[in-house]
Amino acid sequence: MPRFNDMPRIAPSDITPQGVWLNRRHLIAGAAALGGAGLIGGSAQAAQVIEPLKAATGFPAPSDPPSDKKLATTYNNYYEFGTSKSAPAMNAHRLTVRPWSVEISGEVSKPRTIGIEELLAFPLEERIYRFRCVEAWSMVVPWIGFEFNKLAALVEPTSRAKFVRFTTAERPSEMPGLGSPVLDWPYTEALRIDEAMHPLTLVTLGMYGETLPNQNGAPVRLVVPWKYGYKSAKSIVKIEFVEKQPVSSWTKAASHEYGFYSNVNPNVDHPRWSQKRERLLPALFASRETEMFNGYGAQVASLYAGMDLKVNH
Ligand SMILES: Nc1nc2c(c(=O)[nH]1)N[C@H]1C(S)=C(S)[C@@H](COP(=O)(O)O)O[C@H]1N2
Ligand SMILES: [Mo]
Repeated sequence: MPRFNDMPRIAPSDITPQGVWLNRRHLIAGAAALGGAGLIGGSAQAAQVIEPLKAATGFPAPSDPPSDKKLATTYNNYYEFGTSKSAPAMNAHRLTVRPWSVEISGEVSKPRTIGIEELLAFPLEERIYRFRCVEAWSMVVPWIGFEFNKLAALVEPTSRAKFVRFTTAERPSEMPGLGSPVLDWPYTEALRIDEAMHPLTLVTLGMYGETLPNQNGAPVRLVVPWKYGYKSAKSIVKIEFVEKQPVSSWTKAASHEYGFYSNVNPNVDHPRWSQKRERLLPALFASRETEMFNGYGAQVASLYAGMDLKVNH
């Protein structure tokens, strides 16, 4: 079984420090070339290289450099593959990521099912985001994707669409963690519509210049950088625009610990983890001060004007 170490890599010098646009034609060509040889060792899909095209702007670059790729692809939370940090990297090769499609339905004028090839054909962009887990660790990750609002534009949400609910894959034969009742499967998450439509909210298809490794949520996940990591659902199969605020898997499991908003907030502690500081991995100690909205306050604070963020945690 190939480990990620054996997959094609890009040199750190090839990682552009700021956001970059990516050449979608290159990616499609790469996907076609890998079509025959893409299945190595069972269901694992070989990583496809995605090449940068042009710089994108309009969001803050983290002050720390991108985290080591090996760390970001071996220290994961993906409970469908086990609850330890190392389990997803060991087990997620079992996930079949082709064919893949995402059903988009609910309060939209043009419901549709969209295939992974169509998602990969959007103009892709590299976004280097600070990623903060509620367990008080963080990383800096060069994600690749496109803004969720571009996907929403395809289906035309109606005026009744107030929230967006994301449902992720539930494959008992491929996901050993589903046997454990730690969460109510399938894993679901949700955002308020204005949060989902915010330009920072990324439909994510790759990281470190390549398609997503399975343990990081292949073939398509969300990344919402001002919220705790669990709002960023992995391996999405359904997106519903809905009128009522959904209850996510984590809120269902422990509502006092995992509120609907889950904005990174150093002033509101989780019952088990202080949120004042964080371990910027691989650091062992929480020496970094956590920033309000994970450092994206200038972009997103207005979404919460007038709200009590202790009550709406
Ligand atoms: N389907 C699914 N999505 C998920 C999770 C999960 O267990 N299942 N874990 C969440 C949590 S708690 C975090 S911190 C991030 C971790 O993403 P990473 O492994 O790419 O860092 O994924 C989130 N998305
Ligand atoms: Mo998390």
